[in-house]
Amino acid sequence: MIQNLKPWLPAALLLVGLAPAHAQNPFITNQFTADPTARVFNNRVYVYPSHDIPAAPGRGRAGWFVMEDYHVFSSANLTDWTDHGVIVTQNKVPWVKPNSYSMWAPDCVERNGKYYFYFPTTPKDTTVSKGFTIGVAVADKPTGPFVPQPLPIKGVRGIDPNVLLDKDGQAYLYWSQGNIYGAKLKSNLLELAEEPKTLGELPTKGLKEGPYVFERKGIYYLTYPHVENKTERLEYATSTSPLGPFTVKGVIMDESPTGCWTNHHSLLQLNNQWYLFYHHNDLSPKFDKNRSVRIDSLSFAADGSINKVKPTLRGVGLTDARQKIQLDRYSHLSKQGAAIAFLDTANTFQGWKTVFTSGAGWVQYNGVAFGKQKPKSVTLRGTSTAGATVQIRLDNATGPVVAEVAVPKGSAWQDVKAPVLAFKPGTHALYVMPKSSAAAVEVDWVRFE
Ligand code: FUB
Repeated sequence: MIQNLKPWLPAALLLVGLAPAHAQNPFITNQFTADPTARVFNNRVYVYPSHDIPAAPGRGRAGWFVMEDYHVFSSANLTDWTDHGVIVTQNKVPWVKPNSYSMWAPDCVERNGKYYFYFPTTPKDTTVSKGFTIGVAVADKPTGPFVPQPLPIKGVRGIDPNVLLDKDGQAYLYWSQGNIYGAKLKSNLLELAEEPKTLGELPTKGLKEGPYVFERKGIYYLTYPHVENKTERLEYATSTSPLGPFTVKGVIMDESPTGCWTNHHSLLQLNNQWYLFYHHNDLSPKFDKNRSVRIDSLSFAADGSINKVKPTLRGVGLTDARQKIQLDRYSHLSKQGAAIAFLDTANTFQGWKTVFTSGAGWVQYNGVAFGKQKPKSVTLRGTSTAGATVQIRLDNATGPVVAEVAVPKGSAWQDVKAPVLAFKPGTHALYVMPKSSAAAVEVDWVRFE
């Protein structure tokens, strides 16, 4: 199990290209990722995102999306993610315009033990398509190696491929190019079986892209980002058949409160729970074309409508009490006396810290799995110029005090250990605050041993 990693294993995994990630939101923090398509293959969740990289001289266009390749990530528990490395890269696909850096939002499906990875990009032959078109690469495993088809799919012009494998075995390809299009695929999943149809009952004003279609209880849901106002929000329409006619139903997620212009998503059911995978620019707040993938829970109302999803930092899944608990991915944060900041603004991949400016500050982090056995101690990584004691309670502000950690005066980060005082087995929230009203202290993480 990924949760029981040996201490030496992360370094060994890195050497062979499998980097482990522990995450809430965003759940991939070793690189920029966007447009996440999540699929379950053999009881494991695989996420196929786009891979944003910063522009550099000779590498893409400054101020725009720069995307050279794709990684795939997988998880057994939606908390611990493994990066399986690059699966497809622009200059190893024979028909792609070299150095076009336009490997946009992909999808992947499985049929008869073969994995079909669909990706949009720019062809070198402009008679194939003047702009984007869509290609397929095929593998025997969800992590590849993927072998690209020699040519893109004939008759498709556009971006953001999505494939629905319907209950009767028929496959459909959806994509966008101003409008959203759909067509049956041949049984080889590599060619269109018919002329594309424009899915025309959607909003006519404002960009639509990124279709993701799924079926639930006989209803086909066409979900898509749409610019109703200034930036994209996630919306959906429903139908009783895969190619419509669709009826617009509502909003799945509102526009980004901080102005990230794009959003792009997929939905997944796992163990009777639905999840929304989407993106935001958490690791690049000043440039919204370097994005990061997130997950939140999603639910349906009794009539089949989708309840709107509120984005969270805490995300989904439990956090093992014996791993580093990143309080800055909080469930609740006090309005005064506490704030979240990057550990290093010059290298945001280092993550965040919780900054308590006074005893009025507190942070609550839900879903910490302690198990049955009482931990002996807790380690808190903190720093405090004047020195401060941090109190950790279980469940809420009046819950039992688990530990009091005295962070000594100083300017450096210190890992400070304290004994565990009280304990309740099972899964609990942590409620963390400075003990005295004047205390100022910063916390990177806490971990029980
Ligand atoms: O990632 C590049 C493009 O941004 C995607 O293809 C769109 O859906 C939008 O997310």
